[in-house]
Amino acid sequence: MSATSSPSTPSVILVGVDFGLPHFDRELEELGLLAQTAGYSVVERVSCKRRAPDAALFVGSGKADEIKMLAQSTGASEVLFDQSLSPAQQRNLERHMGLPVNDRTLLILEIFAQRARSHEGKLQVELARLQYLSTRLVRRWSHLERQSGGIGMRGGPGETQIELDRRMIGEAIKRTKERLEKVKKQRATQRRQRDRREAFNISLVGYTNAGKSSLFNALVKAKAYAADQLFATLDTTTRQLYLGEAGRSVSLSDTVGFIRDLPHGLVDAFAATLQEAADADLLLHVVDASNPTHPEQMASVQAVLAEIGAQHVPQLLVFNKLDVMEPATVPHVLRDQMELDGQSTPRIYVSAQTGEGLPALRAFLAECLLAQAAPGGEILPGLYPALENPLA
Ligand SMILES: Nc1nc2c(ncn2[C@@H]2O[C@H](COP(=O)(O)OP(=O)(O)OP(=O)(O)O)[C@@H](O)[C@H]2O)c(=O)[nH]1
Ligand SMILES: [Mg+2]
Repeated sequence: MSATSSPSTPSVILVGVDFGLPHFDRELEELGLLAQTAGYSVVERVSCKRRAPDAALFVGSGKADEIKMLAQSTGASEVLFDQSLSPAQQRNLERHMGLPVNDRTLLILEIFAQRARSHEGKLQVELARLQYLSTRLVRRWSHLERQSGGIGMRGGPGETQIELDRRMIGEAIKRTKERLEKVKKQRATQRRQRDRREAFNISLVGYTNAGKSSLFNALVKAKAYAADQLFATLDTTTRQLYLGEAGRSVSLSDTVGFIRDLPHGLVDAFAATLQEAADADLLLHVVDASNPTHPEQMASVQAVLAEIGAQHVPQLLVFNKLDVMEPATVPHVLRDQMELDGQSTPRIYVSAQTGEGLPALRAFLAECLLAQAAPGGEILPGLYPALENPLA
């Protein structure tokens, strides 16, 4: 199955290597969605089974030849690997195929770069890209070495150039960090001002595409950008949400989505944005209950939460997309508890799209608010009565 694409959209071949881990197909599907989000048109998907990656080419040389021929017959202009390639593997593959070869990490960085809107977001992505680039310098170096003897180079060509590159990137990293530090300070001041107002802060967190922005919009009747693409949201948006049952407002924040193996540079770079989640009084962990890989997605989210120091913030699991769940998996009770990292965690089923379950969600949030206001109150109320699903 090959498709033609317009000359403006670069066409790519996706490559996934099946090392025998579960959900391989789903992961390749996610790579396809990432590629589309980044503006590529996918002309072919190639998968192969291996016990371990080939040190030089990641796939075997036969497979590399096959991909090369496929690229020629489909006119693909780039090859994208689902797994992280070492700088040497990337370079070897590019030489072997005569095409740019990239991996999932770079794709995610590219999407973040396209999406970043705020000053802070742009700085964060820039920092992550520079850090990624600094690990790939080997490749640029060998490329520059081939052109050695170039103009105005001091001393030995290759060595000097890599030193120059390193220094320039090092300086750029330092400058970007300083600028970010300034923005972070401003944000901390804003947060302190918010704290003084004694607001109750709730953050929506979850795997990318789970429906956080849709839920945010449905709850506060706002118009945050929600779309069927990965990382539609990069900047945190905060709105007041009035809870009639509690007679007061809370502040609700929509945040950047998480993904499996989020590039490390990005976790670091987005630490300031994600800090919002670590400082929240309550996290609404939004899960796409219609996605069969949601348990793995939840585990990825838990891992990132731990990394940013938000593992102790009380959570409410919001199982979203109730309207498109497989009929056999539609629950009989819409409110229950589930074990999450050894903790019994309250869970509620909703559909941000149809609005089902939202009144119960608001009521739950009001309960949390009242419970917290009570003397010595815990934020999460204890066991609450199960809610039967009239449709199941
Ligand atoms: N059927 C159905 N689709 C939903 C529901 N909630 C969200 N969606 C769809 O899921 C897709 C992703 O929704 P978003 O709200 O953008 O998801 P997000 O978690 O904010 O995603 P990122 O910002 O990209 O991390 C969109 O196409 C939504 O229309 C739901 O309850 N039911
Ligand atoms: Mg969003």
